[in-house]
Amino acid sequence: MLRTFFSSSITKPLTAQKTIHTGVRAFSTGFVLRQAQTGDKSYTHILTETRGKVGLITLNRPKALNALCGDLFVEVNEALRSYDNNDAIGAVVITGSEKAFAAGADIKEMKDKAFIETYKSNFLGHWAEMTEIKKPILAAVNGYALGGGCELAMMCDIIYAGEKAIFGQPEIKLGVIPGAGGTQRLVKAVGKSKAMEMILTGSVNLNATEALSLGLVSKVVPAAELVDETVKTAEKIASMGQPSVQMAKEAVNKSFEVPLSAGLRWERILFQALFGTADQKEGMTAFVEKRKANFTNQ
Ligand code: CO8
Repeated sequence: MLRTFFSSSITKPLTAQKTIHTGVRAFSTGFVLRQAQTGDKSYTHILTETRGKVGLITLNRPKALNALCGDLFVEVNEALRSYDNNDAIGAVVITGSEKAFAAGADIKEMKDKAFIETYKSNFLGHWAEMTEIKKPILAAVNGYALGGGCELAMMCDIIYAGEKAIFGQPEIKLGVIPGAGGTQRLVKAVGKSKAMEMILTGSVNLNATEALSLGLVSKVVPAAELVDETVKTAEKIASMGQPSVQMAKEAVNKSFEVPLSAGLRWERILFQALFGTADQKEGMTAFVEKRKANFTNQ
């Protein structure tokens, strides 16, 4: 933690800052200074940290196992937008704690809501804003990823799991169904039968190994190494030319939306468009000259 603190810019929620202030005054001063220098923002339910070209968002409602209350998702979207608009950032990692990535939408917040209220306010519709982010988002999932937590992970582009990660869609036990993509993205990730089993029983969960074998996640690592390992992959992605990375993300995501012929056409147009970038010239010239490419994101 200390190493991370001094090698990166980091923001803490206001409550955490208070603890640091009373405990270690010098630490607190350095922290506030760094925050002022970087212009990083303080949030209530998340922590944000910059590691090189990677933005790291840590969900931080430990007492509620990172249950995704509406305000938490507003903060996640705000942090994501800020990283998306920051040329110095090339990829983002979202993580939780070792016990819980996120135990779902906040049940206490929604239990008394009436249909007309949820409909008129498009309740939790703002979650989908994160799908507009152009830069790659990687999920580092330790512990519970249940309901909306599993859906949040699936809204990310790559999922790495800690060895004790648990993925599930228990909404049916609450008298509802998944509402942020569980019935759609989970099917595409693990197939119809397993997705139906998970969603209809609410109690068939996937452990990390099962999630890996079914293709829901692409790597399983020891819990303590998960964030570093995910950031390492994010750094690799961030070292590529951003236009090609973002167009690759867009093209892959298109495959979930359109028939194959339209997806292939979309892919070819983006491929051709990249010949208008300096990064394409640099990447191919560097290969011919047998040197490492120096992308400028132009
Ligand atoms: N919402 C609110 N609070 C929660 C949630 C949650 N989803 N999950 C856990 N908490 C709280 C508990 O109430 C408890 O608080 P308190 O100490 O005040 O009682 C605290 O976190 C710790 O939880 P537990 O004592 O239950 O911890 P355990 O280790 O015993 O159990 C579990 C951990 C198994 C994860 C258990 O907490 C659990 O089953 N949680 C609920 C999981 C769930 O049902 N998730 C689905 C929620 S519905 C949903 O996500 C729909 C998404 C729709 C999105 C639509 C967008 C458009």
